[in-house]
Amino acid sequence: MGDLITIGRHILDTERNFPEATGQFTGLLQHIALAAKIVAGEVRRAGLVDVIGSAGRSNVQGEEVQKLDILAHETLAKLMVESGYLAVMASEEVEDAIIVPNDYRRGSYVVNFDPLDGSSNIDANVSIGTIFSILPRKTSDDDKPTESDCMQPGNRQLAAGYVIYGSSTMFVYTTGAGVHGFTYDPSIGTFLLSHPNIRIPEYGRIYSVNTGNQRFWTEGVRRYIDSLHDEDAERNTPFSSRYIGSLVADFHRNLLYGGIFLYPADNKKDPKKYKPKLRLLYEANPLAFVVEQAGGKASNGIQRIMDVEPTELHQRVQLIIGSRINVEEAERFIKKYDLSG
Ligand code: P6P
Repeated sequence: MGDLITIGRHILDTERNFPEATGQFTGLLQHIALAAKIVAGEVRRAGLVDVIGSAGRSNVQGEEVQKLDILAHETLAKLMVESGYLAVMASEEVEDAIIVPNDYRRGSYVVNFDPLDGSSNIDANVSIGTIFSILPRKTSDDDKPTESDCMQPGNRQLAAGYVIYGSSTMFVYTTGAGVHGFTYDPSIGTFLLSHPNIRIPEYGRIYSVNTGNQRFWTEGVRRYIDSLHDEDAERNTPFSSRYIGSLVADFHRNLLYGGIFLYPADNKKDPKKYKPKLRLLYEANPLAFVVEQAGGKASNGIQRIMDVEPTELHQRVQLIIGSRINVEEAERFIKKYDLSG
């Protein structure tokens, strides 16, 4: 049997690379891993609600069963506040930034998270996920934390990752020292290192996009996707289309196999305005940190995702993410056809 490396041990080993580390960072990551275990249990049981009836179930806090994404939000938010390592957080489920009440110990970190992305897929037993991003607070420890602490560009992230609740539950994260994947072992109740140093292939033959929206895309995006259907030995096209409609699941598959995921801005709701769907702070930025640490790229077509300056908490962004060569190719189409005016 190989070396059993738990998440806790891996984080502590990583922390040894930061002599000035205070243990807060390690504690915060471990609290996120604990939240993941709790949510994993609820997601696993979700399918049984109709069988045993919601009245027959209560969550870990003994409360009446709730919508899974609300439950995931409340689990994460509660553990983050109680950790004492956090100053403020932003959640996809809540309009405003959540400042840690001053009757709790406030720490030096900020977490932006999507507690349960893709939760509409849970009834179809499709994999869904939690996405998180850890930043240093900008405000000084003596000042009151503010929403501005959450609104920092992705290049300021200290750690990021996701949990995918699928055939097995995996925790994938980076602290800037590579990407590492842990698989949950329910028999011992912990995540064990199963995918050390994940690297995304430089070039992949999978593309993930909702082609149902193609008539609403910009010309550059449309021409790029069309080009993936051509017969071209040099580019190894045609590609295979794989799209689950659950960001974490689509991203995770492409991270391991190689390929490109796109959620293009579209003008279906307003013919005069291209609007993106996915969120910058707690979807695009954390996945961008992970993919770059694995050797890939993440862009909005024009700019590196992690260099986008946030202007609002729930800001949306066009997301093109995956294998480096694939993303660079997509950027060339967009710059050629969408910027030529
Ligand atoms: P569409 C799920 O609702 C989500 O936010 C992401 O997980 C997923 O990638 C995307 O929306 C799917 O959106 O418009 O293709 O159904």
